[in-house]
Amino acid sequence: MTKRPTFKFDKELFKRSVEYNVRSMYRKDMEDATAQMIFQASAHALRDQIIDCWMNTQKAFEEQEPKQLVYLSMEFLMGRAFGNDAINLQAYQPIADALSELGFDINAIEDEEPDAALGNGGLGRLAACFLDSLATLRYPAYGCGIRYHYGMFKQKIEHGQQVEVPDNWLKHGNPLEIRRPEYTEEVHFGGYVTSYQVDGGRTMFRQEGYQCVNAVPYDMPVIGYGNGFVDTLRIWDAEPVEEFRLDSFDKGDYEKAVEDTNLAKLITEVLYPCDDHYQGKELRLKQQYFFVSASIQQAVNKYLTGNKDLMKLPEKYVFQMNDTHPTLTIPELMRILMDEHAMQWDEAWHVTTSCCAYTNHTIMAEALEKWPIELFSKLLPRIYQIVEEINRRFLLDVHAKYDNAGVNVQDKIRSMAIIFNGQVRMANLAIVASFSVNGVAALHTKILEEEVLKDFYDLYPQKFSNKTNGITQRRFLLHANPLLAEWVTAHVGEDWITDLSKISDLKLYADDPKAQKEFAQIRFRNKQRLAAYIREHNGIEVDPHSIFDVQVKRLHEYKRQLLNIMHVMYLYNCLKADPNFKMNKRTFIFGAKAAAGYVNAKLTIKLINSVADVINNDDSINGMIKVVFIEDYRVSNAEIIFAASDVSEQISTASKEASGTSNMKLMLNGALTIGTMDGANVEIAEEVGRENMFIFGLSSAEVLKYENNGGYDPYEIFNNDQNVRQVLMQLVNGTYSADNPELFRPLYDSLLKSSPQNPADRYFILKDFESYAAAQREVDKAYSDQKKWMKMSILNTACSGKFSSDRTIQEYVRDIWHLKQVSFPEDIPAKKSGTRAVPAK
Ligand code: 26W
Repeated sequence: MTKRPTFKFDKELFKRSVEYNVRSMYRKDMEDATAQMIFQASAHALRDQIIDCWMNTQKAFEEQEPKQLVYLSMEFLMGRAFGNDAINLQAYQPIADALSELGFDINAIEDEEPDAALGNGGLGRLAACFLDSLATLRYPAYGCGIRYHYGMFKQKIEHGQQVEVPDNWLKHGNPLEIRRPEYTEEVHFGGYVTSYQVDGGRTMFRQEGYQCVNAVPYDMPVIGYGNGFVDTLRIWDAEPVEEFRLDSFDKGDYEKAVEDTNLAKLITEVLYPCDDHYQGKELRLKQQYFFVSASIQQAVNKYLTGNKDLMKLPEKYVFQMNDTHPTLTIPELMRILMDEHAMQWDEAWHVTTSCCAYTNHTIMAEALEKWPIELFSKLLPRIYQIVEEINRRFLLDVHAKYDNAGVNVQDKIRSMAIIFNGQVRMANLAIVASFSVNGVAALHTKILEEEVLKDFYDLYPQKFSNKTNGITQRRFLLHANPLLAEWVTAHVGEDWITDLSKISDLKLYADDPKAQKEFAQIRFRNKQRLAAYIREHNGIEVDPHSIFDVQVKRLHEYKRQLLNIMHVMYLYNCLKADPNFKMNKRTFIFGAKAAAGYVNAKLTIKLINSVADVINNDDSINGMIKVVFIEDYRVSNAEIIFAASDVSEQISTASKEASGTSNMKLMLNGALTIGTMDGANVEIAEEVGRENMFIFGLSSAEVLKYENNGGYDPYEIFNNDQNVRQVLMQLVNGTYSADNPELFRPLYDSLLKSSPQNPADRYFILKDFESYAAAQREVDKAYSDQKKWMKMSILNTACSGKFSSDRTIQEYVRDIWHLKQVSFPEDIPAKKSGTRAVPAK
């Protein structure tokens, strides 16, 4: 049996190999090497040191043949690897020492690494946190995704406006990946389907005349915390099947070769930067089929090297689909089982529906993926046939159940059919063919069950469950906030690192003056760190004594950055109108990328920057308010921001934010939440108590009720609330856009005018404004009492235990995946892992 892979960092060896790598990779001496070269050399040196652990872990999989999770996701927002790997190897300090002995500062070296930004936002970062937890808990897992050559665009702010710049993250190469050409799979697009007869008269199908692309995997290690266990993130790159041959004389061949080469170049070129908004782009469907087909073919092939009976595939594999993006897993697995392994429909269906599970991340109707039949069937003719057959059989079941049952069957079909109105509805396919459907926070799951997916829930109640999201405390406290991490360890011991429930012992110190003082000092130093970042990147001086009020997330109307900035405009009006207006100094910090084509979102960024320009330069308010828009918000600068935040803005229209995860990261770092009762905020309130946060606004039930009645009339507010009216008028009278007073008209219109597609103020910004302003007054009041604030802040950190992704993963394992922790002979049973198992249901 494989020995437990232990990792022992060898500092001297590391130093020698950095020096050696600099010479061999760049033909330079240390004195002449750039910081980027040192980073590359160090990352290679680190990779070399973990190779044994990685190989040993994989060998244990081969020997023990445990059931494996394949986590299929179009997005993995990994961020930087080097510092995080060092943390999880428990070698951060020795590596820092080694680099320092070589004359380098580890922070500067870490800054040389580009973020692996293979994701848009919450959904992609969740996948990354899950991998961290899976490896830490020693579960056998593969993350499967796409090796985009260009990740999430880099955001530049020019004249207050967002400009998208390509993210060439592979420019210097990726030292932490390994290309695995020996595991290449072929993926087929287009062509047509033919049938043929086999012995016994059975009709079989195959795709012909297709275009062909090679899927070549690149592996990145996912290192567990302090356990020498290494899982794998496998991202697929597209390459032409045959190198394009110039000597091809056959015109047909030549053209096909050109086409195949072009297709391969395109597929993995770029991540679609759309978030929560579906567009029927053919290339995106190609990306989806590409990585799903490669991943599933691989899983089946690997299974068949050790097993014969494909009926037992579900004992060895579970495929978790991260939203509907990988839903083609279902028809692809059916195709492989039937067309390549001659299984009958019923058997293939049984296997497929026992392997596949689906997570829903949004109730926003515009995010639901629907593909036009034309496009779908042309690109994936055989897959389309299979989907049609799944739909036909499903509708028979619906009829069987509801005909003669006093139910309007046509209503049921309208809501549940997989193919409807000329479109393939991916969520419906995912639900029908999965054994598990889960939401990502309690409220979100309830809305799915009772509203959005009600008909499906009536049909298959046993499939549905909730798995509240979580985040990894290793990256978002241990790495992001070393000062606080050390303080927490000093007070409750270090077990919190692998068992975040332990952090609740901090409650004992919430009232302790000494603890409060130390806590306050740490928070202050982190705020100084962020102030320095802002000085360097924005050229704005902010006061670390001011309240750092933070909203960092994708820019979307439902997340209501507009509500936040309109409240800032209101406060500024108060200061201007009344020289005696009392408030604590506040710095409003925003970070957000907008989808490139999302007009109102981009305009909101412009508004934030315009408001910042006016307010930050108005000496008459004595710097009481500062507004900062942090350019290019991403995982690496998020870590600096979370550690320094006093107030966490979680102000989505109730019912719209499925969970949110920045709410958890900020809470863990001691920020107090101002928020609606939406997503995981509801559970944050349960954990920390409503008295330790600031809750405002309509409830999700109220929002849904208004929506069902066609909205509300914002003029009720416009006509009666002076403050709101003043702010609204300032959107269109040039206060923040002297050159072009009409600039912000679309935002004004979105709040007051209804259109056939959208009711006025669809996201209830005016409706919630007064309640939000009142909650903000409470924030201000609470901050005036620093003792009380620090107590609340400590309690927020202390009560964040539930929101570890370790807990989330344990729940998925218990209820959906049924994986076993990989064990090694030397494991001491009592200390199998530091992590508390979730109690049995
Ligand atoms: C088809 C275009 C598209 C692209 C991305 C549609 C939808 C998405 C994602 C669902 C967007 C996303 O990241 N959703 C977020 O997922 C997080 C993790 O579960 C939640 O915490 C957030 O509330 C949810 O918005």
